[in-house]
Amino acid sequence: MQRDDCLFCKIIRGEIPSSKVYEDEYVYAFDDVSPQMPVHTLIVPKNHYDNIAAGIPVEELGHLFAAVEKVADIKGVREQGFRTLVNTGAHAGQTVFHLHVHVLGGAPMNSGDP
Ligand code: DGP
Repeated sequence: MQRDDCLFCKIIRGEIPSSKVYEDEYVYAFDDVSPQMPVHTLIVPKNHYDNIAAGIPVEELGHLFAAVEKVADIKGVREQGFRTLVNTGAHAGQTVFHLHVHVLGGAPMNSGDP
């Protein structure tokens, strides 16, 4: 259930290079191309959903969020804390319409930070 014309589907398929952080049967995680924090990784479901309001089954949603802890561990931010962010639609400034969870950390954050 991927899309030919989707940027993140192409990254999952390896058609566009990415810096892989973690992968399992359900998700792929890679570093953001323009990091807003020292750690900025994106976790995406391997199946295509435009965003979190596009009917992802709860089981896949569970796998997506279960990967957050793994990524935080791999990136070394689990103990110090990190931020997870999911932009949905135009008002939130979503720019890539394949559901993704941002994992941000590596330095203290204020409420105005990403
Ligand atoms: P959002 O605003 O939540 O839709 O964030 C999309 C993120 O995707 C943004 O932080 C930049 C990142 N991004 C866009 N294009 C690419 C790309 O080709 N490779 C990687 N690694 N990240 C990308």
